[in-house]
Amino acid sequence: MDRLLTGLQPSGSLTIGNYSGGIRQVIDYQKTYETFLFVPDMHATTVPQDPEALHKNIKNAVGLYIACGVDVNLDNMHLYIQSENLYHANLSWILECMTPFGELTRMHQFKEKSKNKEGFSSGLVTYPVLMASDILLYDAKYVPTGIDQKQHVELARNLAERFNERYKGDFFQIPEPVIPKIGAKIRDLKDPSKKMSKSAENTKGTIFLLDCEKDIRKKIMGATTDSDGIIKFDEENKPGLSNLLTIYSVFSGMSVEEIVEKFQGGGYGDLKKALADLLCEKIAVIQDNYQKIMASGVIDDALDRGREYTNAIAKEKYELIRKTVGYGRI
Ligand code: ATP
Ligand code: LTN
Repeated sequence: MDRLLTGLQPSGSLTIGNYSGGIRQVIDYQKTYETFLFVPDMHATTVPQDPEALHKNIKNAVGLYIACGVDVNLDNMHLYIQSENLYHANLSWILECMTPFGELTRMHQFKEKSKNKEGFSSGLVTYPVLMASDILLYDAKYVPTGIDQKQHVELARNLAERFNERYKGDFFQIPEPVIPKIGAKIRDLKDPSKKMSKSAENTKGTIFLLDCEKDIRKKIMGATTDSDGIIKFDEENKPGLSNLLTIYSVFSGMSVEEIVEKFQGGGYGDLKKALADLLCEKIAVIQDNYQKIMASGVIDDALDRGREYTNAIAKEKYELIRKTVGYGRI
């Protein structure tokens, strides 16, 4: 079985954007590939985090993965926490020493996250290399993510190729980004020029998977659209409305064309109301599963198994790479 790997930062509570770009794809592919799904908690500390909130977000994230449909009973599903495996950071150091600094400061996400910020951490610059080591340690072939992470997966590809060439061997599998055709970038409901983000300062444009029904309705009904009143998918000229159609598609399984057809002739209010109903219904099921999962021992059992399994793989790969670059004794 080929390997698929992805992670979602526990830098806040998960959003419908995270569902669309990350979790949904894992669920679609979990029976086809050996799946490595982890919580990149070390990535979250590129910006300061409250330790208690971080612990809580880690557990909540795993609870939500399972509540959304990640099947921990599959033998080929491995759920784990990045910081419970010391090899990620060790491999990252080796790869950092092969990455020109300029390659990292040119990354879109770095530019975005460091804009107008003084004293950002060095980790914010080097974190895509840690992400590359997350991927390369396990020889993952497929990396499902939203569009914002495509450039980081490309860095992982480049680093794998660079290492294989420099040390003359097939040390690392070359990974490929897997980006969904629809829903790769869910936009902020209030400011559709931005992507919906779990750590946005204004939460009015973000729907969290743990939001209550009242908040979900309020956020959808208050979403920014345009004033021409025509239901049409046009991301450039009608980004707000196109975003609502996209979210509808992600949660209903219908194509955007079918949705445009369904709401043709009606006002934006009808579409918003139907979308709010749909989201409330789907998210209620997730929240119901979540309550049951959080009250059970399922999460710790899965994480313990995942830690054992993935540490063994990572150790073997790291030892090979360590010797290959000349560290330690012969
Ligand atoms: P942060 O605000 O802390 O940067 P985030 O909400 O942007 O977090 P990440 O943890 O960086 O989310 O991303 C986890 C996964 O969810 C990644 O695969 C990412 O591409 C995907 N993702 C994040 N936001 C969106 C979005 N708005 N639309 C589609 N996919 C998304
Ligand atoms: N950097 C990603 C989360 C992440 C990830 C990964 C995704 C860390 N390591 C490996 C895929 C593969 C983010 O910030 N969204």
